[in-house]
Order: sequence, then structure tokens, then C-alpha cells
Amino acid sequence: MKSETKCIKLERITKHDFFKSVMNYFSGLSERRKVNQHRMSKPKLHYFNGRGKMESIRWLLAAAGVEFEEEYLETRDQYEKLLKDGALLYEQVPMVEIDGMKLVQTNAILNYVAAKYNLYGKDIKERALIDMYAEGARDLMTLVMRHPFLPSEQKDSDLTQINNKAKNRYFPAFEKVLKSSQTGYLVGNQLSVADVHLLEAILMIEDNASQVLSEFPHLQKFKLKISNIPRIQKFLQPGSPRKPPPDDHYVKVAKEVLRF
Ligand SMILES: N[C@@H](CCC(=O)N[C@@H](CS)C(=O)NCC(=O)O)C(=O)O
Repeated sequence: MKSETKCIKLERITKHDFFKSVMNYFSGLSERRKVNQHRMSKPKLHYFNGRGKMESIRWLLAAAGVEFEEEYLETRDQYEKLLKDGALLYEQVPMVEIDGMKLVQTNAILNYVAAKYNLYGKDIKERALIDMYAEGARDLMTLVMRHPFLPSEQKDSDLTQINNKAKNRYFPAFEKVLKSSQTGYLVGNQLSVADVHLLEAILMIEDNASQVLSEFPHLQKFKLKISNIPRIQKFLQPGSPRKPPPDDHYVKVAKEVLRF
């Protein structure tokens, strides 16, 4: 009798445990499937249909060979929906859905992509140099980014100031770094986010000052080298996700959506 009870109990425990482990297996499976889905699904970019702060993210993903989707912000309602859904931590875009996260803050997004796709150097010293050069290029690009939003009477003098800063501050600095580079990259012996940003910055400045590199032979060589990397070459072709320089429509939409 005693051993019968034991047996029934054992059987119950075993069945119970079996059921539990089956459930665990399937819930683990669905978790793993979710993780894999995140891994496999394309990053989704939420921003305006224009360059702005998202453009460097598009460049970097393209340089990493990552395809992405875009959801363009065209109306105030779309922006308010993102706010209502709690998708914008600081109520700001760019926002990128990637690997199950909704990332905001441009530099955080760029650093994540750079680290994930090996565009961030081989050790912390290289990373520090990459950050230093990348931040310089970002500072220069920020000047260009702000330009279309200025009142028209300030535009001419602003453009002169941007070109002067490029010619007298940023490009001489990058020329010096490239002059002492053994590899043609800004840091180490492989492509990094700093190189991708620098090419983007050069092309942005050239949009308005096509001869700007004439006094910078190392920057000219650099431009050729980096634009000939197949993924980057592809991004520079018409029909890629690269955006054209901002026009009046882009400025109007951004102002309407963000109400500034
Ligand atoms: N530090 C943030 C700034 C983002 C930012 O200023 N985004 C603008 C659009 S480009 C925005 O969403 N502005 C709305 C607001 O600040 O209320 C970043 O670098 O991502």
C-alpha cells in the first residue's frame, strides 16, 4: 500500500515535471524564436525623408552591409503616435528599432552599429581615437545640418563660415592624421565609423564648395579609397537609401511635425 502511494506520487511528480519541462521547452523555443526574429529582422529607421541626424546612421548601416527599412515622419499625427506609444524616450527622433530595442540618441545608435559590425577599432585605444575623429566629423556635419533651417538673410554668411571652418579647422586636422597613416584609414588597419563619417562630411561640404579639397592631397586620396569600397560605392549610386541635400519641402515637413 505504502509503495503504491509512493509510486502514484512519483508518477504524479514525473508527469508534472514532464509537463513543466515540455512547457519550458516550448516557451524557451518561442523566446529563442523571438530573439532570432529580432536578429533576422531589418532595422527600422524612424525619421523624416531627408538627411538630418539620420543620414550618418544610413551611411554606417550601408557601410556595414546592413539592409534597413524606413518609416518616414510626414505628419504631426505620426509623431504623436510614436510619443503615445512611448517609442521616443526623449520625445526626439532619430529612433531606430534594432535587435528588439527602440534606440534613440544618434551617437548611441551609431556606437551600437559600429561596435556590432566591427567598425569601432580593435581595442580601447583605437576606439578613443575613432571617437575623437568621429566627433570632429560630427561637429562639422552638424553645422551643415543646421544651415537649411536658418532665416534666408543669414544663409550666405553662414555658408561662408561653414566652408571656412571646413578648410581651416577640420580638413587640416584630418589631413594631418591621414598624412601619418600607414594604411589610408584614420585609425588602424581597417575601416571604422570615423572613416565613414569623414567621407560623408567631405561630400556634404563639396555639395556647396566643390573645390574644397584642392589643397588637401591626403584627403583626396582618402576620398577615392573610401568611396571605392564596394558597399560604399553602392550607397553612392542613385537609387540607394542615401538622401539628397535638404530642400524647402524637407524643412517645411520637419517644422510642421516638430512644431518649431
Ligand atoms: N541628442 C539627440 C537630439 C535629437 C534631436 O534634436 N532631434 C530632433 C529632430 S532632428 C527632434 O526630435 N526634436 C524634437 C524635440 O526636441 O522636441 C540626438 O542626437 O539624437
